[in-house]
Amino acid sequence: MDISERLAADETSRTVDTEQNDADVVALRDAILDKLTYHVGKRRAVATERDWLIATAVAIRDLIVDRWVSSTEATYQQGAKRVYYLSLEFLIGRLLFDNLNNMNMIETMRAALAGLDVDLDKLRALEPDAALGNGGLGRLAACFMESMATLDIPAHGYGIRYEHGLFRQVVKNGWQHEYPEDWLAMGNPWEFHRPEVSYNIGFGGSIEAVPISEAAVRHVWHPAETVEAVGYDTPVVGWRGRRVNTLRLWSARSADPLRLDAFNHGDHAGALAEQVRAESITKVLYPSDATAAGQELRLRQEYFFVSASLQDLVRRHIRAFGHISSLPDKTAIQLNDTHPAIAVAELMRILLDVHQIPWEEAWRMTQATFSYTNHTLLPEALEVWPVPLMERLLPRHMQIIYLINALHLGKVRLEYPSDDRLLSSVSMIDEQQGRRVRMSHLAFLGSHRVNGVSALHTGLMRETVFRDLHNLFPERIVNVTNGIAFRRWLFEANPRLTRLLTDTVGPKVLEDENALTALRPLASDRAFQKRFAACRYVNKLALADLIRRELEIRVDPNALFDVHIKRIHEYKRQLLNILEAIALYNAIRARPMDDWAPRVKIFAGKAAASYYQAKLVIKLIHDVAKVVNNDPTVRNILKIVFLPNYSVSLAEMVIPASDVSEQISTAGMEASGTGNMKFALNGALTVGTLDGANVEIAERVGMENIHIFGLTADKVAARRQRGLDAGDLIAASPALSEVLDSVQAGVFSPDEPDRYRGLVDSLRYHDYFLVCADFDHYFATQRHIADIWRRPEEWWQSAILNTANVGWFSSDRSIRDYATDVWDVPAYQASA
Ligand code: B1H
Repeated sequence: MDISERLAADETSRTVDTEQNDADVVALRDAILDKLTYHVGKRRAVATERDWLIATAVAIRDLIVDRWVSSTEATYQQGAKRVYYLSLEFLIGRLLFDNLNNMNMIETMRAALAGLDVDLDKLRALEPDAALGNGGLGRLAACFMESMATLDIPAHGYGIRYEHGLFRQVVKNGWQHEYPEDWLAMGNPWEFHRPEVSYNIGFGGSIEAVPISEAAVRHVWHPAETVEAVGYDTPVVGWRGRRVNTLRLWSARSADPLRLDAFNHGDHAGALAEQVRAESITKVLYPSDATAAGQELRLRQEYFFVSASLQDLVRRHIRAFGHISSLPDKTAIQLNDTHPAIAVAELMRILLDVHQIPWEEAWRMTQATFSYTNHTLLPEALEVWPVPLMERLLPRHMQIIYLINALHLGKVRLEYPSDDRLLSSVSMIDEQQGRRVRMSHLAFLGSHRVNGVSALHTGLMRETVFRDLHNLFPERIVNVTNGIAFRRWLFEANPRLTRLLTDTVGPKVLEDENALTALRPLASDRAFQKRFAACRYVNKLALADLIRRELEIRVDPNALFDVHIKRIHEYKRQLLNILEAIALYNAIRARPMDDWAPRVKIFAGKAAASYYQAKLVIKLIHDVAKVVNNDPTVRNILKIVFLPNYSVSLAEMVIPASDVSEQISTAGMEASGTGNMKFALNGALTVGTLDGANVEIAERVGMENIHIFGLTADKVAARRQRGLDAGDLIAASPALSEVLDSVQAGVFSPDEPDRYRGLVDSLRYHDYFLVCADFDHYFATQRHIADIWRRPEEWWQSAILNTANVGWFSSDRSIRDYATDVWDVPAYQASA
């Protein structure tokens, strides 16, 4: 047996921290040295830590490749149905521990490196995050890739290999600044460049209708411009290496990079300009979250990766099965939001124009193949592309979209003659402000299943944005509540708690998320509570140390860590949190001798570069922190911390050290949330609204173990109907009045007293996010949480019951739901 086989062989007897076998350690050490010499090209004496990281990663990759090849061959031989996950974002983070952990070789690797005088944890910290996503949507795609491999589903992820991922956030004097991110600067040891996997992607040009018989024409698209897509493959390792799938990311290359004719004529700059234009497609991730980018380059990105992916998967299908007609039986394509929705028209184009399939059949095949996940109902995030732009960039696709729409509206008209409101609501063309293509309608009509990402969100889809389409196609919308990869968010991020769980529940918790329920009887066991609390304490020490190093702020690890980390957005209401902090500050100053529970409020998150309100909230957090952290009357009772440059790897550090999880979006606005699940799994208590998946978390942990406050989604809608002036609410709340008056008067911005005048005015007169309406209830809920914090037995019982009851939020469960309800593929089930 080679080492990779041996490491994965006796799966059940091993835990996350298994004893290593000496022979494995030696073999691995030799493999790393070999990679250092022949891959990196360095001798041991001169190797830097980065050289060791590369050598280590490549040595692991070698072990992965064997499994990768066997997974691929098995799928091919079995003729299994494949799943394709199309996503403009994959927010992967680091891969070193993900791969080591899933290959069951963390301790073996630690020992192998120790024998070379190299510290594994230092290498871990050196790896740059692959930040090819903005937030929850991109992170979900990464968790899903891991779960599909774990559940032995033959799956490929398709996306873009952005040269620059999500920007690096630097905070100067409280203001966010954006700097380019450069994850590829030192190379990427996990990926394989596949120069032979390349496709031509057309843009613009004209359509020629070539008669092929009396009755039929064949459409030939003559693009004005062609860009080449080149594949880069990253293996995705499932739990214990059970299966290894592929994430294939496309990079753009000029189809004719040298333009020799132009070069020979001396127009060197002109020749290079075309190359720059082509390659700009995959240069940078759009940093908007829950907002549509709306620019031509974005549409080019979308079509570029969709066309390359569909050409690739059609070619693979024909190689495996000989004919295109069986595509829907052997292929499920998931559209991650509308960003890849143009795939519906692209597959139609391929079926009609390349394979000469008749329209009706092509449409049936398309619908049977695609399904679409909606991630938000916020109007500003719904993609609508101007018709003139689409006609210019994708003329053939626009023809196809018009025909799909005409046939669709024809059927609707038959059933509901002269219902003009209905027709305009279900049309793919929005005629409201200039003609635009509604990508959500294209995705909906081209799919056999459409899903929301939490029960509440799916219900709202049926009632609001998709109401009319839902009435026409009542079976199409289903719910698949989001989930998270426990391997990353518990086993890797919180090895101490994981060790406690395997010690008490047994190693089956590593295999089966439902095994966590075995903790329930231990929740009131004092000895177990102490061990649970000790894990948290050690994690908090490490976070306190990070805060001291990053910000030169000292926080007490015995204080309650109250954490709000996610993208900065008005609907996520970081503003509500910081206003509550001010009210608490006022209360402490009014009664400094009361028995306050010391608290550290921790924030982190990025604002879209052009989102002024969000950047102003970051500035306010810093302004308030400066006052509070330097006020001798509150010292050690309240501290406010903003950790810059939030990332997946920072989240892995912060979540296991959190006591309270802030999930306080305006009800009805957060489609699901997935951070909420990560915190609850690690035993934090949630303070939250009845929004997104919070609702389902509450159902599972029980209302006594979650701290729900605020208006429900129905009440939010009703309140908005009555108007957004908050004058009455503010007048009725002395605490809120005092907070708003002080912010408005410049108490926290003495250098610029008017800085927050506009912000407070909009709360007073146009409080769309209902900050004022929810303020008092939020404040009271926070005080209730502080009371529980003072009763440790109660606190830790509740914390343990959170961990015990959220197994259902594993992304394995989500993927099983997709496998059954959407894709119709088998998924691995651990035998009971
Ligand atoms: C989510 C987005 C999103 N919903 C547009 N929508 C984007 C929309 O670049 N863009 O144009 C980027 C991202 N992201 C999030 O998806 C939801 O807000 C979360 O509630 C949800 O948990 C997550 C995963 O479903």
